[in-house]
Amino acid sequence: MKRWGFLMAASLACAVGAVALTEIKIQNNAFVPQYAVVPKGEMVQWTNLDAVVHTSTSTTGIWDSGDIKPQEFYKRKFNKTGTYPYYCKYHVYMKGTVRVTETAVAPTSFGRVKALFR
Ligand SMILES: [Cu+2]
Repeated sequence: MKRWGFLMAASLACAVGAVALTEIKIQNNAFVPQYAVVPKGEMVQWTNLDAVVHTSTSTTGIWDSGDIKPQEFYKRKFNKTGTYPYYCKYHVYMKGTVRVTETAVAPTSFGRVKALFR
């Protein structure tokens, strides 16, 4: 139910021209989805659903969220296409990838939905 609520919110954001947002959950010491595809210019939000602190830290030093406490989130906008691997500083086996694509129109919403349900 919560997922659908989010999807609806994302669609509404699109309709009014606001920046869309893709959520990556941090759950059971894993990033969900582990591989997220987002269109250029979109916001990605990592939400920590665990009871311990995690981070979203770029493998190549582009960003570091710092501590994301339980029930808190970190978000950043991806303005350039590319493939961005990241991990959690406290649990180095926690790895994820954000892939940023060129298209910002119709096909990307499909990609976004796919990424969410992966
Ligand atoms: Cu962690």
